[in-house]
Amino acid sequence: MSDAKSLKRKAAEAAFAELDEGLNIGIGTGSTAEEFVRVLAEHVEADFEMTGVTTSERTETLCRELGVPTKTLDEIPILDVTVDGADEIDGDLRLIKGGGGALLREKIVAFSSAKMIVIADASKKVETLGAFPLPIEVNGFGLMSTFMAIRRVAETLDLTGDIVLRKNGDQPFITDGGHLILDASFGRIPDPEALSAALRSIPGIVEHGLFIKLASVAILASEDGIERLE
Ligand code: ABF
Repeated sequence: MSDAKSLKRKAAEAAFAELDEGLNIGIGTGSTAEEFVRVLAEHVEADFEMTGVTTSERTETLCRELGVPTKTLDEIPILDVTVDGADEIDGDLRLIKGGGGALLREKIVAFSSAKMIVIADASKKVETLGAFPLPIEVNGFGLMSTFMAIRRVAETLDLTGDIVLRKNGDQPFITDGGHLILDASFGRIPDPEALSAALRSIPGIVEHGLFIKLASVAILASEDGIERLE
Protein backbone atom coordinates (compact mmCIF):
# COMPACT_ATOMS: atom_id res chain seq x y z
CA MET A 1 0.00 0.00 0.00
CA SER A 2 1.40 3.46 -0.88
CA ASP A 3 2.14 5.85 1.98
CA ALA A 4 -0.73 8.17 1.05
CA LYS A 5 -3.13 5.24 0.82
CA SER A 6 -2.03 3.81 4.15
CA LEU A 7 -2.62 7.17 5.87
CA LYS A 8 -6.13 7.31 4.41
CA ARG A 9 -6.70 3.76 5.63
CA LYS A 10 -5.43 4.71 9.10
CA ALA A 11 -7.85 7.66 9.29
CA ALA A 12 -10.70 5.43 8.05
CA GLU A 13 -9.95 2.79 10.68
CA ALA A 14 -9.83 5.41 13.43
CA ALA A 15 -13.23 6.73 12.33
CA PHE A 16 -14.68 3.23 12.27
CA ALA A 17 -13.42 2.69 15.83
CA GLU A 18 -15.73 5.53 16.93
CA LEU A 19 -18.87 3.89 15.51
CA ASP A 20 -21.33 1.70 17.36
CA GLU A 21 -23.17 -1.15 15.73
CA GLY A 22 -26.61 -0.58 14.18
CA LEU A 23 -26.02 3.01 13.01
CA ASN A 24 -27.27 4.70 9.88
CA ILE A 25 -24.11 6.11 8.34
CA GLY A 26 -23.68 8.74 5.64
CA ILE A 27 -20.78 7.69 3.44
CA GLY A 28 -18.70 10.30 1.65
CA THR A 29 -16.96 10.42 -1.69
CA GLY A 30 -13.29 10.47 -2.69
CA SER A 31 -10.30 8.24 -2.16
CA THR A 32 -10.27 8.61 1.65
CA ALA A 33 -14.00 7.88 1.91
CA GLU A 34 -13.37 4.86 -0.31
CA GLU A 35 -10.89 3.54 2.23
CA PHE A 36 -13.66 3.93 4.80
CA VAL A 37 -15.99 1.87 2.58
CA ARG A 38 -13.33 -0.85 2.42
CA VAL A 39 -13.00 -0.86 6.21
CA LEU A 40 -16.79 -1.00 6.56
CA ALA A 41 -16.99 -3.87 4.06
CA GLU A 42 -14.53 -5.96 6.06
CA HIS A 43 -16.57 -5.47 9.23
CA VAL A 44 -19.91 -6.06 7.48
CA GLU A 45 -18.51 -9.34 6.24
CA ALA A 46 -17.82 -10.20 9.88
CA ASP A 47 -21.51 -9.47 10.68
CA PHE A 48 -21.19 -5.84 11.80
CA GLU A 49 -24.64 -4.28 11.33
CA MET A 50 -25.02 -0.86 9.72
CA THR A 51 -26.83 0.85 6.90
CA GLY A 52 -25.13 3.36 4.64
CA VAL A 53 -26.48 6.32 2.72
CA THR A 54 -24.04 7.28 -0.02
CA THR A 55 -23.15 10.75 -1.29
CA SER A 56 -22.45 9.84 -4.93
CA GLU A 57 -23.11 7.27 -7.61
CA ARG A 58 -19.40 6.42 -7.41
CA THR A 59 -19.58 5.55 -3.70
CA GLU A 60 -22.89 3.72 -4.21
CA THR A 61 -21.28 1.52 -6.86
CA LEU A 62 -18.33 0.71 -4.58
CA CYS A 63 -20.65 -0.16 -1.68
CA ARG A 64 -22.60 -2.51 -3.95
CA GLU A 65 -19.41 -4.15 -5.20
CA LEU A 66 -18.12 -4.70 -1.66
CA GLY A 67 -21.43 -5.72 -0.08
CA VAL A 68 -21.96 -2.67 2.15
CA PRO A 69 -25.74 -2.33 2.61
CA THR A 70 -27.21 1.02 1.58
CA LYS A 71 -30.53 2.79 1.51
CA THR A 72 -31.50 6.16 0.08
CA LEU A 73 -31.68 9.35 2.11
CA ASP A 74 -35.42 9.33 1.43
CA GLU A 75 -35.66 5.94 3.13
CA ILE A 76 -33.54 7.14 6.09
CA PRO A 77 -33.87 10.93 6.22
CA ILE A 78 -32.06 11.33 9.53
CA LEU A 79 -28.63 9.76 9.94
CA ASP A 80 -26.58 9.05 13.05
CA VAL A 81 -23.26 10.02 11.56
CA THR A 82 -21.53 10.83 8.27
CA VAL A 83 -17.92 9.92 7.55
CA ASP A 84 -16.41 11.86 4.64
CA GLY A 85 -13.13 13.26 3.34
CA ALA A 86 -12.25 16.87 2.61
CA ASP A 87 -9.93 18.93 0.45
CA GLU A 88 -8.99 21.37 3.23
CA ILE A 89 -9.71 21.57 6.96
CA ASP A 90 -8.94 24.56 9.16
CA GLY A 91 -8.53 24.72 12.94
CA ASP A 92 -12.23 25.62 13.39
CA LEU A 93 -13.31 22.52 11.45
CA ARG A 94 -14.34 24.59 8.46
CA LEU A 95 -13.86 22.65 5.26
CA ILE A 96 -13.43 23.00 1.54
CA LYS A 97 -15.05 20.06 -0.18
CA GLY A 98 -16.10 19.25 -3.70
CA GLY A 99 -12.82 18.39 -5.39
CA GLY A 100 -14.45 15.05 -6.17
CA GLY A 101 -17.53 16.80 -7.58
CA ALA A 102 -20.02 15.44 -5.02
CA LEU A 103 -20.36 18.49 -2.77
CA LEU A 104 -24.14 18.93 -3.07
CA ARG A 105 -25.04 15.41 -1.96
CA GLU A 106 -22.20 15.50 0.58
CA LYS A 107 -23.62 18.64 2.14
CA ILE A 108 -27.21 17.35 2.13
CA VAL A 109 -26.10 14.10 3.77
CA ALA A 110 -23.84 15.84 6.32
CA PHE A 111 -26.64 18.27 7.21
CA SER A 112 -28.99 15.30 7.74
CA SER A 113 -26.57 13.66 10.19
CA ALA A 114 -26.31 14.12 13.93
CA LYS A 115 -22.54 14.15 13.57
CA MET A 116 -19.97 14.47 10.79
CA ILE A 117 -16.56 12.83 11.11
CA VAL A 118 -14.01 14.11 8.58
CA ILE A 119 -11.18 11.76 7.70
CA ALA A 120 -8.02 12.85 5.93
CA ASP A 121 -4.30 12.66 5.86
CA ALA A 122 -2.77 15.47 7.88
CA SER A 123 -1.65 17.38 4.76
CA LYS A 124 -5.28 18.55 4.37
CA LYS A 125 -5.05 20.68 7.52
CA VAL A 126 -4.47 24.36 6.74
CA GLU A 127 -4.08 27.63 8.60
CA THR A 128 -6.45 29.48 6.23
CA LEU A 129 -8.81 27.90 3.68
CA GLY A 130 -8.42 28.73 0.02
CA ALA A 131 -5.23 27.32 -1.46
CA PHE A 132 -7.46 24.55 -2.84
CA PRO A 133 -9.78 26.08 -5.47
CA LEU A 134 -13.29 26.43 -4.05
CA PRO A 135 -15.77 24.26 -6.00
CA ILE A 136 -19.08 25.98 -6.69
CA GLU A 137 -21.89 23.89 -8.16
CA VAL A 138 -24.00 25.95 -10.55
CA ASN A 139 -27.01 25.55 -12.75
CA GLY A 140 -26.19 25.45 -16.47
CA PHE A 141 -28.83 28.10 -17.18
CA GLY A 142 -27.28 31.56 -17.21
CA LEU A 143 -23.78 30.25 -16.61
CA MET A 144 -22.05 33.47 -17.69
CA SER A 145 -24.36 35.58 -15.57
CA THR A 146 -23.67 33.38 -12.51
CA PHE A 147 -19.94 33.45 -13.26
CA MET A 148 -19.97 37.27 -13.33
CA ALA A 149 -22.05 37.44 -10.14
CA ILE A 150 -19.52 35.22 -8.34
CA ARG A 151 -16.73 37.54 -9.47
CA ARG A 152 -18.69 40.57 -8.26
CA VAL A 153 -19.51 39.25 -4.79
CA ALA A 154 -16.00 37.86 -4.35
CA GLU A 155 -14.50 41.26 -5.17
CA THR A 156 -16.59 42.89 -2.43
CA LEU A 157 -14.65 40.59 -0.05
CA ASP A 158 -11.31 41.40 -1.74
CA LEU A 159 -11.18 37.93 -3.26
CA THR A 160 -9.83 37.66 -6.76
CA GLY A 161 -8.33 34.85 -8.83
CA ASP A 162 -9.27 32.58 -11.69
CA ILE A 163 -12.68 30.98 -11.82
CA VAL A 164 -12.80 28.11 -14.28
CA LEU A 165 -15.42 25.69 -15.51
CA ARG A 166 -14.45 22.17 -14.46
CA LYS A 167 -13.90 19.85 -17.40
CA ASN A 168 -14.00 16.13 -17.89
CA GLY A 169 -11.71 15.70 -20.88
CA ASP A 170 -12.90 18.32 -23.35
CA GLN A 171 -16.47 18.30 -22.03
CA PRO A 172 -17.87 20.14 -19.00
CA PHE A 173 -17.87 18.02 -15.83
CA ILE A 174 -21.48 17.16 -14.91
CA THR A 175 -22.39 16.40 -11.30
CA ASP A 176 -24.67 13.57 -10.16
CA GLY A 177 -27.39 16.23 -9.92
CA GLY A 178 -26.84 17.31 -13.55
CA HIS A 179 -25.14 20.62 -12.70
CA LEU A 180 -21.81 22.23 -13.58
CA ILE A 181 -18.89 23.13 -11.31
CA LEU A 182 -16.88 26.34 -11.27
CA ASP A 183 -13.55 26.13 -9.42
CA ALA A 184 -12.59 29.45 -7.84
CA SER A 185 -8.89 29.95 -7.04
CA PHE A 186 -9.16 32.66 -4.39
CA GLY A 187 -5.85 31.73 -2.76
CA ARG A 188 -6.86 32.69 0.79
CA ILE A 189 -10.35 32.95 2.24
CA PRO A 190 -9.93 34.89 5.50
CA ASP A 191 -13.68 35.05 6.21
CA PRO A 192 -15.34 31.82 4.98
CA GLU A 193 -18.66 32.71 6.68
CA ALA A 194 -18.90 35.98 4.75
CA LEU A 195 -18.04 34.29 1.46
CA SER A 196 -20.56 31.54 2.15
CA ALA A 197 -23.33 34.08 2.80
CA ALA A 198 -22.36 36.11 -0.28
CA LEU A 199 -22.39 33.07 -2.57
CA ARG A 200 -25.72 32.01 -1.12
CA SER A 201 -27.25 35.24 -2.47
CA ILE A 202 -26.63 34.19 -6.09
CA PRO A 203 -29.60 32.26 -7.53
CA GLY A 204 -27.58 30.34 -10.14
CA ILE A 205 -25.46 28.73 -7.43
CA VAL A 206 -26.85 25.37 -6.41
CA GLU A 207 -24.33 24.91 -3.55
CA HIS A 208 -20.74 25.73 -2.72
CA GLY A 209 -17.94 23.70 -1.19
CA LEU A 210 -17.50 25.66 2.06
CA PHE A 211 -18.71 23.39 4.85
CA ILE A 212 -19.15 25.49 7.97
CA LYS A 213 -20.53 24.21 11.28
CA LEU A 214 -21.09 20.77 9.77
CA ALA A 215 -18.03 18.80 10.86
CA SER A 216 -18.00 17.68 14.50
CA VAL A 217 -14.66 15.88 14.47
CA ALA A 218 -11.68 15.62 12.13
CA ILE A 219 -9.43 12.59 12.24
CA LEU A 220 -6.09 13.38 10.62
CA ALA A 221 -3.55 10.66 9.98
CA SER A 222 0.18 11.25 9.63
CA GLU A 223 3.32 9.15 10.01
CA ASP A 224 3.35 10.27 13.66
CA GLY A 225 -0.14 8.91 14.40
CA ILE A 226 -3.65 10.27 14.59
CA GLU A 227 -4.60 13.84 15.42
CA ARG A 228 -8.20 14.36 16.46
CA LEU A 229 -9.70 17.87 16.12
CA GLU A 230 -13.07 18.76 17.60
C1 ABF B 1 -14.74 14.27 -1.05
O1 ABF B 1 -13.59 13.82 -1.70
C2 ABF B 1 -14.76 15.65 -1.39
O2 ABF B 1 -15.60 16.57 -0.86
C3 ABF B 1 -13.38 16.09 -1.41
O3 ABF B 1 -13.40 16.95 -2.47
C4 ABF B 1 -12.66 14.85 -1.78
C5 ABF B 1 -11.46 14.48 -1.02
O4 ABF B 1 -10.88 13.49 -1.77
P1 ABF B 1 -9.72 12.58 -1.34
O5 ABF B 1 -10.16 11.85 -0.13
O6 ABF B 1 -9.54 11.71 -2.53
O7 ABF B 1 -8.55 13.48 -1.11
O8 ABF B 1 -14.72 14.04 0.28
